[in-house]
Formats: sequence, structure tokens, C-alpha cells
Amino acid sequence: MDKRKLVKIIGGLGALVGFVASILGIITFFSPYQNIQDVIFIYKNPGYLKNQYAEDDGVVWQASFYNNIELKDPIASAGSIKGTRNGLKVDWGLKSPTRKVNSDYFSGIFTSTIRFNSGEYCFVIVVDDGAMLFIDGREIKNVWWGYTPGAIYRVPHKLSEGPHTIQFYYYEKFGEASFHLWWYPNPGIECVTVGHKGVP
Ligand SMILES: [Ca+2]
Repeated sequence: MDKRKLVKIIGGLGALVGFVASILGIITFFSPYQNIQDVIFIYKNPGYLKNQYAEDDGVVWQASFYNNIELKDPIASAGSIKGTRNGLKVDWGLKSPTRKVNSDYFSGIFTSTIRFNSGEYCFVIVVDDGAMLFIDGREIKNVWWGYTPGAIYRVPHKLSEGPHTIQFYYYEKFGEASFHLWWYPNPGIECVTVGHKGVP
């Protein structure tokens, strides 16, 4: 093969790779997910998000709110909040959670004791602005650093058969306020710990 032909072929392949990479980049940019692996995972599992957002059979969580972002006493408001089938999802938008709580610069602790089958679970957090997750008093996820648009934080965690106490610490600095914590059993390779505070 002459040299010019070879250069043309290599150039063509390079352009193709560049084209595919930019298409993937554009899809990722416009999707609500953090990276291309998330986009591919959701694409391959079309029922996944629908199942995770199911609102039936929610359990009750105890909630306490503070008018600061450090969970510092006194409690400004306390009550209960209904969760989803496999987690807790709230979206306060620009509003405050209750009449006695700020619409910005507030924090809250959400606690529930939930019965699990034994096995490994993937705990997933989407949060605006920051959160920490404790299971049976042990910190398993810490993303207490501020809102990262599109970020989905995951952590695999093994549980024994029976009730376990789930505690979700949350804070809102300003703008929109929302979080979604959920879990599913038997996670695959998509469930890896990234973005833990102090362990990037
Ligand atoms: Ca916010």
C-alpha cells in the first residue's frame, strides 16, 4: 500500500473516533447523568429509573430540621415524612420544608428503621446540596460539600436479614433544595464508591 493511502485511512479512522467521542460527549452533556457509564446503564435498563421512583408502599421517616447548615440545635421543626417504596425523595424547589424552616441555609436529619432481606444493596444518592448516609450508626457515604449538577453517588453495602436504621443527613445552602436516596439489591459493577469526601 502506498504511503498516501495509509495516511488517508489513518486520518479517516481518527476522524471517525473523534466523531463518535463527540457524539457521546454531547449525549452526556445534555443528559441528567454524571458520566457516559450512567447514560449507557440507563439506556440498557429502561425500566430502572421508573422502578426506583415508584411511590407505593412508602415507609415513614422521622424528620428534624435546623435553621443552619450544620445540623446544630435547636430543632426548628420536627415531624414525619413518607418515603418511597425503597427510599426517600423530596423536592422543596425554592420553598422551605415547613413554615418554621428557612428556604435556604437549613439542614435536616431523616431517620427510618427498615426491614431488609440479607444481601448486598446499592445505596444511591442524588442531592442538592449535600448529604451523609449512616446505616446502623456507621457512616457509609459522605457528600457534604455542595451541589454537583448531574452527580449520582453510589455505595455498595451488605446487610443482614432484619431491621436496619437508615439515617440521612442533609443540608441546603441556597437555590433549589431536593434529594433522592434509594437502594436496590444485588448491584452490578455500576455500583462503585466514587466521590466520597476525603476519598475522591
Ligand atoms: Ca441548593
